[in-house]
Amino acid sequence: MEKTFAIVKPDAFAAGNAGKIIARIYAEGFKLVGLKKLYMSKVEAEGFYYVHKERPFFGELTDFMSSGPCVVMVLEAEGAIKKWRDLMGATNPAEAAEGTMRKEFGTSIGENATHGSDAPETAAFEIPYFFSGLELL
Ligand code: FUP
Repeated sequence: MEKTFAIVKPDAFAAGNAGKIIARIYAEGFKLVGLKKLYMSKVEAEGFYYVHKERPFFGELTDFMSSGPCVVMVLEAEGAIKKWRDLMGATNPAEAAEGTMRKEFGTSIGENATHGSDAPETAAFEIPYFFSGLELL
């Protein structure tokens, strides 16, 4: 079984869509092994997205991620990383396929409702960034 890291981003949380997204995660057969609500600081968001620090959207992205509460999760399934990326859809909600989380709940390329690890090495950094081993029992 593979684990991936997921976020219900501040836009989707504020819009009251966390429950619908979590229901869909269960419906697709993931096991929810970690879950908590948190309100990231700017510094915490910068640390999480450090790979993007040279990108022009880094300031906007980390402002947004620290603009309100979100829900961070660890999902487990066969091929969980790709499975969750497929369920999320394309980064830009306008290009995301019907039925995906970003199509349903995202409003712009920045405010795109969900995050998911894009590779095993990314998941290996992102999961322990937010969760201790004890929180994943
Ligand atoms: P994704 O892996 O689909 O989340 O997309 P990226 O890793 O390329 O980007 C991470 C986040 O940066 C996106 F979720 C939204 C934000 N972003 C922008 O705000 N503008 C862009 O042009 C690209 C990404």
